[in-house]
Amino acid sequence: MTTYTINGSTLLLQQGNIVNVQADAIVNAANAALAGGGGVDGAIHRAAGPTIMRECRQIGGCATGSAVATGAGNLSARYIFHAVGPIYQNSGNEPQLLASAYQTCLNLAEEHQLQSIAFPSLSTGAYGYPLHLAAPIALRTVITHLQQPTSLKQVYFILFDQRTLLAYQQALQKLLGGDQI
Ligand code: AR6
Repeated sequence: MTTYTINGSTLLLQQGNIVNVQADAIVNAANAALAGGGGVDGAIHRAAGPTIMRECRQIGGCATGSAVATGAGNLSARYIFHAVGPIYQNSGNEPQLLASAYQTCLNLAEEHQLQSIAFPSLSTGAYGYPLHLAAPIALRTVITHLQQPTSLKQVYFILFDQRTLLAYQQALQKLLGGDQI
């Protein structure tokens, strides 16, 4: 586990399964149809139960680079934020779309005055975003956000495997070593 404090808020990088994390909001790596799927999406829907799929159907969909909120069903969180990261195709605007998926979740957290939020590594599974490119975008978006006034006291990155945790730890070190956060 790695922790880093910014203006009194804590950023934590931790290996684990996001459905087991205690946080006000848990972020899901969803698709634009909000139709459910494998990876984090499958794990969250299984653990939360059918109510969130009903809410997703009512919402109907979510643009890539954005996110929508539902309740959290059987999970202890208050909300699930269903974020849609880009499918990696090297077409040029993936970095903006990925940053914007994280940023929309952070904005939703402020809207609901949440103190804690847990992110998975959006887009780096089925959507094929290279980890060494996605990790600095994810971290930079969160760190920049925490440098401004915020209700958030804890932001967790819950990284499923060792490889993903290491990529985020390395990216964080690089960002902190450089001057371009
Ligand atoms: N907790 C935390 N991280 C997890 C978990 C978990 N329970 N399960 C997997 N990961 P992915 P994407 C990691 O594929 O790339 C779905 O079918 C995984 O190892 O879940 O944004 C959706 O319905 C990887 O590091 O999300 C979409 O169609 C990371 O989470 C599509 O996949 C993201 O992998 C979204 O693809």
